[in-house]
Formats: sequence, C-alpha cells, structure tokens
Amino acid sequence: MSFPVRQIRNGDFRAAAKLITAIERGDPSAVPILKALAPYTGRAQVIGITGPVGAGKSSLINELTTGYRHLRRRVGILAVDPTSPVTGGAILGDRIRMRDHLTDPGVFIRSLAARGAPGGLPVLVLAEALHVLDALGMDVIFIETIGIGQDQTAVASIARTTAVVVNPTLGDEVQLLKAGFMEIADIFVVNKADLPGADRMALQLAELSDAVNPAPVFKTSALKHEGLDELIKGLNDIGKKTRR
Ligand SMILES: Nc1nc2c(ncn2[C@@H]2O[C@H](COP(=O)(O)OP(=O)(O)OP(=O)(O)O)[C@@H](O)[C@H]2O)c(=O)[nH]1
Ligand SMILES: [Mg+2]
Repeated sequence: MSFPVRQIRNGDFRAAAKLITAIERGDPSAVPILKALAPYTGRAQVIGITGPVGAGKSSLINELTTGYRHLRRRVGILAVDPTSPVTGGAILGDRIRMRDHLTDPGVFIRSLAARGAPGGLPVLVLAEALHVLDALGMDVIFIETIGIGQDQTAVASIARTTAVVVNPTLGDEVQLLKAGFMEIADIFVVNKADLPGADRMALQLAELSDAVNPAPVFKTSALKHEGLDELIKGLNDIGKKTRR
C-alpha cells in the first residue's frame, strides 16, 4: 500500500488535505491513490446542505456537527465556494461560522474553491474529495452548496440525503420551485425559526412538496440551538430509506 493511502486510512488529516489539493489541481498523481482508496469508501452518511445565500447553511452545519460529535461520530465538511459576488469571502465566512469545530480532531473541514473553473466546481472534484473523507473514516460528511444551476442536481446525486434550507422570510415560495429546490429535496429545513412566519412557511412548504416531491419539513434555529436533535433524527431516518 502506498504511503498516502495508509496515512489516509489511518485518519491522517494532513495527508487527506494534500490529496484533496492534488485533486483540485487535476494532478495526475492523485489518480492511483484514489483508486487504492476506493475499496474503503461507501461507508459515510453523506448529507448535502443546500439553499439560498445566507439561509444559515454553515451555521446549521456547525450546530449539526456539535450534535453528531455528541454521538461520537466523526464529521467531514466540504464547503463549496460558489464564487458568488454576494459571499465573496465564503471560505473565511464558513470558517468563522464553523469555528466551534476548527480544533476538534474528529472534524475535518475543507473548502473547495470554484473560482476560476468555468461553470463552477467540477462535480468530479467534489465526488473525489468526498471519497477521500470517506476513506479517512468520517462517519458523516456534509457538503454545503448554494443551489444554483445544474450543479445542484449533480450534488443531489452525490449526496445520499439532500437537505434544502430556507428561511421564514423567503416570501415568494414560487422562487423555490423555480430554483429547482423542490425536486432535489429529501428534507426541508426552515432555519431561522426564531423569526416570525416559520410555521406558515413550514406549512406552505409541506403543501408544495406534497404536490411535487413529498419531503418532511423541519424547523430549526441555529442561532438559538433549537430543533437540531429532531433534525438529526430526521436525517438519520431519511438516510436509512435512501441508502444505496
Ligand atoms: N435569526 C437567525 N439568524 C441566523 C440563524 N442561522 C444563521 N443565522 C444568521 O444568518 C446569517 C447567514 O448565516 P450562514 O450560516 O453564513 O448562512 P449560509 O447559508 O451558510 O450563507 P452562504 O454560505 O453565504 O450562502 C448569519 O448572520 C447568521 O448568524 C438562525 O437560526 N436565526
Ligand atoms: Mg455558508
């Protein structure tokens, strides 16, 4: 077994980070390592967290990670930098939002920069990075993306469970339909439920999703640490159903 393969299988974060960098750069040296790691993948629970800019995806991942750590699960986080002009400093922002876990040896956080690549982050890069975290022994892996364009269907196909995060203040629910979120959701999360309108939003979502693609709706407040145990239970239940 080659050196990095053994290191990664032993849970060496630095070896994993190096391999992901090689994957991002399209470095051919990554190919044989990925091949050798392939038999050790397929174990992790992969959860896509998607939704509009600023819905609280990173905050929610931070809270969910706390929950999964209490359950002694190792957590991998892949945050896709969407090259969005709105979230210009996404990588830094994510690291601030997930600061509770930056020094936890059971949590691996990595941003994947879509910058420069036409059409955003290549899906293959994401899939390969996911394999690295899986082989690294992460039990739960979150992929954070802003659901824009064709990318989101690709991410939904990579993640075993896709959670679509929205807010009570979103207003025009038709936008969700237009953005293609309804089709890809296995679960809906109305985050910022500490703000007014959460019940109404949850109800409308439930009605909409019943018509398009039935998916359970959860209400959370990442800010007030509410609704997270229920959401984790919901994610685990869905995970069982959709397991390949
Ligand atoms: N009131 C309230 N604010 C929240 C909640 N969750 C997150 N926020 C705030 O919403 C803002 C955006 O949170 P993020 O976690 O960065 O959202 P995001 O969806 O990851 O954002 P992008 O990655 O930029 O799309 C921050 O100011 C958070 O503090 C919540 O439950 N309630
Ligand atoms: Mg974010």
